[in-house]
Amino acid sequence: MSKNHKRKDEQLEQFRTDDSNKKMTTNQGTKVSEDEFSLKAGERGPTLMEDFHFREKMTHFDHERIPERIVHARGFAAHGEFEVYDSMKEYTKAGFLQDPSKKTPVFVRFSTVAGNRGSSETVRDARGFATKFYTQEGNFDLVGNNIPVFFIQDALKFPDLVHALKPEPHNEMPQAASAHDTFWDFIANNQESAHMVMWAMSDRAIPRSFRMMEGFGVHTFRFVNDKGEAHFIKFHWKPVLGTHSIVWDEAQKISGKDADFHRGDLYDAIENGDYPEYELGVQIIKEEDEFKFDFDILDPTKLWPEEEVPVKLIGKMTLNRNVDNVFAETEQAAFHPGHVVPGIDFSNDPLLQGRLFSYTDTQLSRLGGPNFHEIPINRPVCPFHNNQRDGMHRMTINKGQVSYHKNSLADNTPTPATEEEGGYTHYQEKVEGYKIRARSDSFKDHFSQATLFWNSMSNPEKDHIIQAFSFELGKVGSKSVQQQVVDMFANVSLDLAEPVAKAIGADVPEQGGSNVTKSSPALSQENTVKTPHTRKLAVLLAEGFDGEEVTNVLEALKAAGIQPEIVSDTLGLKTADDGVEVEADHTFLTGESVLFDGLYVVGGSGTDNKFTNDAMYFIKEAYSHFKPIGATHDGIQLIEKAAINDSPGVITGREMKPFVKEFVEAVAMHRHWNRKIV
Ligand code: HDE
Repeated sequence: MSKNHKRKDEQLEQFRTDDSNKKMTTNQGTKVSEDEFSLKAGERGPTLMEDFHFREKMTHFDHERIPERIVHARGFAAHGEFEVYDSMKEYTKAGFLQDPSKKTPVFVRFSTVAGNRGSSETVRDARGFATKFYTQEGNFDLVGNNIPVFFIQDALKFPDLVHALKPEPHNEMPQAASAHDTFWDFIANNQESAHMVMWAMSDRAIPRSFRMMEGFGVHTFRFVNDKGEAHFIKFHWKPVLGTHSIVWDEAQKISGKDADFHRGDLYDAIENGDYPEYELGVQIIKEEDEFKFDFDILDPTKLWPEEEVPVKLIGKMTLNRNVDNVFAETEQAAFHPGHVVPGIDFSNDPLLQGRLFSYTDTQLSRLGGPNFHEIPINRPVCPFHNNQRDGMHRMTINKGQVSYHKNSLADNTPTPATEEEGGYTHYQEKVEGYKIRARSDSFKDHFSQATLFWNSMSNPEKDHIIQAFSFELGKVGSKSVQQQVVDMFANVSLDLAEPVAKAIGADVPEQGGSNVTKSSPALSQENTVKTPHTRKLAVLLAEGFDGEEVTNVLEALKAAGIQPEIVSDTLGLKTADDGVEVEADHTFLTGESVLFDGLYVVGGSGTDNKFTNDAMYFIKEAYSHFKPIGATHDGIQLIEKAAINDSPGVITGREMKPFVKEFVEAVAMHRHWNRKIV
C-alpha cells in the first residue's frame, strides 16, 4: 500500500514543468488569455457565470484579509541572524547559546499595541519586540516589549486591560491612543498598573526608531544547564545605536505626515546596509537568591534594577534582510512565549503562565486553523515529526498508515527523544499548595518601583512625563476619573501629581509622596549610547550656494555616518555659485522638519522671500524639538533671523574643520534639552 503511494507521488513529480514561462494562469494552471474584460453576452451585455477566471480572481480577492491581531496589529518585521559571544554552557544547554562561530537565523517583528493594522506608528504606546530564533533544536520565540514591566500581574485581567485601552465601543474612538476615559478609569481602579504607566507616559513610549529601542522579555524565565541546574533570568535587547525618543509634538505631527515613519526607517536602514544591531543581555539570579530582593522576582510589574543585578551581554543580533512579502511573512508570523528550546524554561509568573495559553489560541482564528506552523515563516529549520494530522490548510502530505503512538507497524516512530537525545524536559520545580484564587502579599507594593523610575529620570524626562499625563488626562471627560488618577500618582511623587493636577484643573492632592529615594541611572535615556550614525539631516539649500564648501561639509558628515538629504524650494538640480550642482531630494512640502534628526542650513545667494519663509518655519520647528542645527555662510543669516544663534546645539561656523567636528558632536547628542523655547 505505502509503496503504491510513493510511486504515485513520483509519477506526479516527473510531470512538473519548469516555471520560467511567466504566462498568467488560473490557480488550476490554465493559461489566461484575457485579464481586462470579463466574459459578456455581447459587448454591452451581461457578464456570464461561466467566466471561471473572473469568478476565481474575485473569490480570492474577496478573501484576501485575515483577522488582524487583537493587540499588536500594526507591525513591521525583518530577518537577521544571532551570534552568541561566548558559550553560555555554565547556565544553559540551549544549543544556539553554545558556539560563538554558529549563526542562528532570526525573524523580528516590531509593533505598536493598541492601534489597528493601518494606524499611525508614532503614537504613545508600548512597542512589541518579538524575536523568533530558528534554532537547530526548534524555534525559540522571545516575545517581548520595549518596556520591562507590564500593566497587570495576572493574565486573567488582560481582556479587561485591552478592552479599556482599545477605542471605546460605543463610538470606536480614539484610534491607537490611551488618552481616553476607559483606559484611565481602568488604571485608577487597577493600581498595579502604576509602574508601567510611568513608562508609558515617558519618552520610552515614543521611540525615535525601532533601531533605537531596548527590548525586554518582561517575565522571569529560567536558564537550565546540562546538569539540570537552574537560574532565574530576565532577557534584554540593547540597541547598539542607543535608546532614543522623539518629542510628543513631533510624534503627533509625524502621525499625519508619515504614518509609516517607523517601518520606513527600518526598511531604509536595511536597504542602505546600515543593519540594525542589538546585543542580547541576561540578568541572572541564583535559585537560592529568589527571596533576597525588596520585590518579588516573579512579579511582572517589577524590574530588576541593573545596578543590583547587572545585565550580562551574551550575544548580538543583526537585522540584515527585509521581508519579500509583508503579508506572507510579517502578518502570518505566529509568535508564542511557549515556543522554547531545551535550556530555557518558565517561571511561575502568573502573567507568563496565562500567555502560554493565549498565543496558540489566538492563531486558530487569526490564521484559520491548527496548521499555522507549516506556513513558511513559522516553520522550524530543524525537522519536525509527530502524529498530529489533518485540519484546515494542511500542507504536509503525511505518508503511511500509522499516525499514533505507540505502534509496531512503523517501528514505533516517531519516537520521543530522551533528555540526552535533546528531548525537552521541564525543570523539576517543587510545587505544593492549595488551589486558591489569590495574590501573594509580595505582589502588593505597586508604587515603590514607579517612584524608582521617577527618581531615575533627568529633569527634561520628568517634564515630558508631566506633560504626557497632562495631555492624556486632559483628553479624559470624567472629572472623577481625572481626580482618581491624580490621587493615585500622588503615591509616586507629589512633584508629579501637583503640576498634573494644576494642568487639568483637578484638586491638588494633599496626601501622598513616597519615601523611596533610590534611583537606577540605567533607566534614564540621558545615559544611553550617543552616536551620529544613521542620523537623518535636512540640508536647507537654495540656488547660488557655496559649492565647494557644501561638498566638503556633506562629505565630512557622511564620513561620520550622518545621512544628509537636500531640501529646497523645488525638486531638480540646484546650482552653486561655482557651478557645482546638487539634486534636491525633497521640497519644503515633502521634507518636513519632523522627519529629520537635525538641520544643516546652507541657504544661497539665490534665496528669495518664499524660500526664507519656508526655511524659517522649518528651522523654528526643528529648534522647538531640540534638534541639532548647523549653519555656514549664507545659512548663518537665516539662523540669526530666527534669533536662535548662540543656543545650545545650534552650531554656526565659517571655518569648515571646527564646524564639522562640533556639529557632528551636536548631532550625536540627539537632542539639546537645555535650550530656551520662546
Ligand atoms: Fe501579548 N499577545 N499578551 N504580551 N504580545 C499577543 O498574540 C497576551 C504581553 C506581545 O509580533 C497576541 O499573536 C496575553 C506581555 C507581543 O506577532 C495575544 C497577555 C508582553 C505581541 C497576546 C499578554 C506581550 C503580542 C495577539 C497577558 C511583553 C505581538 C496576537 C498575560 C512581554 C507578537 C498574537 C507579534 C501579541 C496575548 C501580555 C508581548 C492575544 C493574554 C507582558 C510583542 O495572544
